[in-house]
Amino acid sequence: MRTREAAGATYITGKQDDPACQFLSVMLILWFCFVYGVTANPQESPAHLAGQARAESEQLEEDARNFLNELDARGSQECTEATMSNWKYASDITEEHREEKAAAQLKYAAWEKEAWGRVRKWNGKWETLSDPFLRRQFKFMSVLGTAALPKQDLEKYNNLVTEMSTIYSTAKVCQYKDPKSCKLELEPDLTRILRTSRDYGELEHVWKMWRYSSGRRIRDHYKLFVRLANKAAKLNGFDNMGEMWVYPYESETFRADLAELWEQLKPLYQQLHAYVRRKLREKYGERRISRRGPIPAHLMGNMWSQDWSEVNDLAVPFPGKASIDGYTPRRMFELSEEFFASLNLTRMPSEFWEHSIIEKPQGRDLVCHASAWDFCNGKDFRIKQCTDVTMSDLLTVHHEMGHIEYYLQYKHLPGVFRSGANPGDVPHAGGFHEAVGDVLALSVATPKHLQKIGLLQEVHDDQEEDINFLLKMALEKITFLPFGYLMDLWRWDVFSGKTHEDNWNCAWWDLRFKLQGIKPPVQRSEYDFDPGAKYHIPANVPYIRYFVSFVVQFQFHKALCMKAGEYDPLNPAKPLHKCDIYQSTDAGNLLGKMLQLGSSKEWPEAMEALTGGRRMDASVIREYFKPLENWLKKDNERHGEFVGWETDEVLCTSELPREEAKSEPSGGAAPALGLMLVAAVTLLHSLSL
Ligand code: KAW
Ligand code: ZN
Repeated sequence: MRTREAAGATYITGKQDDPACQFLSVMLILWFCFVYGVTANPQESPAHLAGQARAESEQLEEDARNFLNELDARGSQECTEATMSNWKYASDITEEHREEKAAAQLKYAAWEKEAWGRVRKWNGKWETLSDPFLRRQFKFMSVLGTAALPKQDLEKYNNLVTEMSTIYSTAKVCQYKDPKSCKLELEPDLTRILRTSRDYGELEHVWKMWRYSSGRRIRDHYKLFVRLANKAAKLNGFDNMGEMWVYPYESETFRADLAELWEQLKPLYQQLHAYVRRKLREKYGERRISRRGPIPAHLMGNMWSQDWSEVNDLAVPFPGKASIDGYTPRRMFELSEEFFASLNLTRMPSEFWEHSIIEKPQGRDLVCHASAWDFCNGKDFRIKQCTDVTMSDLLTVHHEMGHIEYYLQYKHLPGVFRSGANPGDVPHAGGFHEAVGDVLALSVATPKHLQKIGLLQEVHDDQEEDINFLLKMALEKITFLPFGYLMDLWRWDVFSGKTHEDNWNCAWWDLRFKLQGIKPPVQRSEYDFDPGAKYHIPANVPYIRYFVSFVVQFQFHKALCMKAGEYDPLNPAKPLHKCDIYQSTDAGNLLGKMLQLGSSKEWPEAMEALTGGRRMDASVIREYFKPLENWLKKDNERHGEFVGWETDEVLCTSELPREEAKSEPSGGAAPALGLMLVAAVTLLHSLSL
């Protein structure tokens, strides 16, 4: 800069003597030169300067692109390695695999830290890049995550999560009628008992013992975990881990929007709740299920009362039912793949069929909770699921296949964008990711489709069958909403400290009562840790994504149905709940277009590409279930049902519980490895924290 100024002044001073006049002349000439683009030195012309600036910014853009490409190539390799070790442990829980995974996690974190350090050198420059695709990559890579922890803390943090998830995955329970036989596992044993048993005592036993063997053993770990998680969040500039979790949704109003969605959905949930409570009262008697009270949590056919579709047999308004006898897990996966292919979406690669685990292997412990894996190399994608041949697992199969289809559609993108559109930059995140398979399953579940694939013999297409179908769907979708919402309401308050650790379990039951209208079958205390009896708490998987998914999947379904010509809001013969998009390549192409964006755009943009709107909108679910809601209102009125719930029972106490609650209840079996890990970690942390 200085050289240029001097050159200009030298040229001008040769012409004038009086300094004032000289100054004025200089200004005049400068102005003249500026206007007419004439300077003493052609190198100084504005056109030239602009050209130079353009060349510099193009160079910067080019450098940035090369830098990111190089980082991405290395990142993908590191990611493949870390994922492989993670897979080994999750599919075969042994001490050797645990050590290998722990080392791989540290190695990967070291890489993340290195990459983050290199990205930081671009601060002040990347913001000026003109390509939003590049800027967004830098933005995502500027948040380091838990790798920000000092090595020792990070190691502790990783080990805690692994151990909590292992306690959960290896927990066993004794039989109700044979307390010496203690081999019952969550999948398939306890899940089956909850689904099929109608014995109040047996259900209570299984409900209590599962929490005894899993959640209660996790409580102390969770205390240490929360401290370290918050420390990591603070190192990233957030107040606490809850704040860090919602940041990727890129919305200031995210939590307020969720609260509003729930308010919109509550009236429908309350009608359903009142109806099911009557049906359960008829089955189990008024002594156990009161007219105005919350429903005991162990009677809904599901360990967490989050999905009530397994009590459809008790609740069905007009009896008759589909089952998938004769199917195998492999056939269920092929059925799902066929649906994707019928939409012109991508089939599973051969590696998928080679390496996926779709049936529970015998003779070893593994993490049975279903998951879909991307090995970051564009080729290796797998599902791990202990599939049971049930209608409910058929939905899970579609759900998991939806994750894989998303992976396949965005595999061309750089690693930072290879996650769902909502939210963006957290690996394994996203309400949209959780919605893809469920959207297809909405079509598969229609009676017409079930008949097409031989799962329903007769379809009558009358009003009674319609109500039966919608009730079954509501038992799966509507009952989930308050649970999907409260899991992270609870965690956000735990992370922020609003809920103190002396009150963790009772705060959990406050939410369970308030939102779901349920109560524990026996009084709970602060010796228990019931949130820890749900996979996503010990495994540290955020949950609000499922609430988001259950809302947006209906918006996606509606958009795809309109594209397929299978839904017309003005035609009562084509209601939304009867739509089946099977074989619509138009619908599939539209869905594919959104999936291909990954998280390269903010989620409202991805949503707009599919639905035309930019907001989460609960009115579509209300529309889908409208005929049922009308029917439920009338039915509840006809039976004089109280809609809502109240109680004066104490569901949970923070006071020291009765002796019985403290001591080990009969029938709980601690897995050897789990117990050893608990003991080791507790000792370790009491020494070091
Ligand atoms: C649900 C969802 C769909 C349909 C019926 C349902 N019922 C209940 C749920 C919610 C939830 C649950 O079981 O409570 N569903 C799941 O947990 C399915 C498992 C998952 O596919 O969501 C899995 C969970 C997971 C996350 C991280 C590590 C291990 C397991 N998520 C994924 O595999 C995944 C894959 C790609 C991107 C994001 C997540
Ligand atoms: Zn999922």
